[in-house]
Amino acid sequence: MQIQTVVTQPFLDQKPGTSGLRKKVRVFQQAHYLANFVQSIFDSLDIPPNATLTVGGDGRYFNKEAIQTIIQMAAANGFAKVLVGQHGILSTPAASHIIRTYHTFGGIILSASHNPAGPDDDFGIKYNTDNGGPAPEKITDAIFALSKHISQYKIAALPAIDLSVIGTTQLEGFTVEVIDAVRDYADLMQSMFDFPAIQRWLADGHRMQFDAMHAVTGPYAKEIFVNRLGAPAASLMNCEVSENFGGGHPDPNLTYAEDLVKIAYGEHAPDFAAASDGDGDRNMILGNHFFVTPSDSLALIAAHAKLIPAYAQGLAGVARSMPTSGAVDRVAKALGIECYETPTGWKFFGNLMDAGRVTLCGEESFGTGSSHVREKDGLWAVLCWLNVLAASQQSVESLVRAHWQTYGRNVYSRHDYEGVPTALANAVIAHVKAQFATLPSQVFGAYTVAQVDDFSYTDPVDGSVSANQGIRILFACGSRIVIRLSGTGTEGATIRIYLEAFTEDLAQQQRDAQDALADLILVSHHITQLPQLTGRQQPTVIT
Ligand code: G16
Repeated sequence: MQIQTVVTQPFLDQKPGTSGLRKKVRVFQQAHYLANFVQSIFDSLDIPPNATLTVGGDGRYFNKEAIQTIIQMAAANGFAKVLVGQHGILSTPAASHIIRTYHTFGGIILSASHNPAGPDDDFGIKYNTDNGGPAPEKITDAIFALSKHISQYKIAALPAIDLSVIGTTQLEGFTVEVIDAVRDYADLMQSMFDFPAIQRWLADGHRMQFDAMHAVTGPYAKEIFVNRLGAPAASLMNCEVSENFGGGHPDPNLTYAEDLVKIAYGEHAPDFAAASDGDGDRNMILGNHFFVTPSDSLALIAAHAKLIPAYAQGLAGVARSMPTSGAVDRVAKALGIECYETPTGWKFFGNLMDAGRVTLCGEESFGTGSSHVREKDGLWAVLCWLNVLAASQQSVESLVRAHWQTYGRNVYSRHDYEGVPTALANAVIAHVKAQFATLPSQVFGAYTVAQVDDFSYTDPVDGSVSANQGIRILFACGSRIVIRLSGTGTEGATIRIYLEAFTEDLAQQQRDAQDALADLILVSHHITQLPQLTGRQQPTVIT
């Protein structure tokens, strides 16, 4: 095999964010940009003999070209084999499952998740380790350090692989196997959930609607919901994967999954509706005229886990990211199991799952998952809900209202201000930090500040410390405001304000979240001075 060593110059902006390196496609298309990052990944690893690499992406624009480069570089850097999803497509949870099932030496996942795709939009790349989970910070820090000093990369002169045909290609001691992207994952789901109960629930006349948002879960949804569970084909929408996700923004929330929301809130609404994102790891859950916040969804799945065959024996523990509401903490307390609070980023759950300390994890950012893989998993969450609906014979709304009655309600909302100039966003953060000493014991209407800090996490498994993970303003009544900058955007900065108020009062529980949080929202504006400092009067997205 002919291996070329290409001389290159470092790019200084290859710092992985919350979930890998995400940039505009045009940035990735610069000569050597992708290759530099891939070489930095490989140089951060000690690749053993005969190692296999899993490769796949969400099918977005530039996916196919990037995969050919990665295959050629894997061959040049000592991998013996690459497993790649057909058409270069693997959902993020399916890639995690493939890495774990076939014991590959990790994998490279190509996705910018829910961000739009196309020549002028976003692309992303991340490395997952052999446990199937996103590389922890010590590896992403090493990749960034290497990327700042890279001077050459290695690439093999191989012909382009036909990714459309399932099968194996041998190339001078190096093998590329194109695999069925869907089958293994669908088998895993079937082994975890009560498929016969869900089939009966559907056959009884209950209706579901699933929106793949023109992204990666389309083929998985057809196999699982239609072929294996017997849902009518019309219960699926936007299930053809397109390179630009149909020109949309595949973020399953009330703003961007507008078509589905109209159906769930329309006449003849289905009993259950759900959407997933670009790479299939996020989910949104809706009932008939009812939205379930991701934080409540996690809590409710934990509370009803015993109805699901895979969790019939109970949960080892649960974890949530810091900005996620404390609803699951209350369930954990009732179940007598541990609840861990981690920084934002799925990578922080990996150690807890590997150590057997937690079974379920979740984040407010529409991510829920369990130790069956090491990524959050959109379709898994949908199946959890279908299983609970079928086993309980209750509606989505009645399940959630009964949950609030039992545990109280953590009224919750996140306000995002997208595309804020970085200097202005930093000014907001600096303004709040400057008040750390003076805020405690200040009174804002019904809210008295009890504590203010910048969240720091010490991993209980390996002792690593992750500091500066978001500002917390904790009030004496248990309410809180969290402020942080997103680590996944590609343009300017996104300021996230997370608002949470707890109530056991049944009348209060019925209120719309924005109404119930109105005073807290005003307090957040007062403390952050966000409208004055950024000129933004309204959030871009409310979830
Ligand atoms: C990624 C991470 C999640 C995180 C989310 C939002 O999700 O995997 O753990 O919660 O980003 O992060 P941020 O608030 O920093 O934008 P995804 O679905 O984009 O891969």
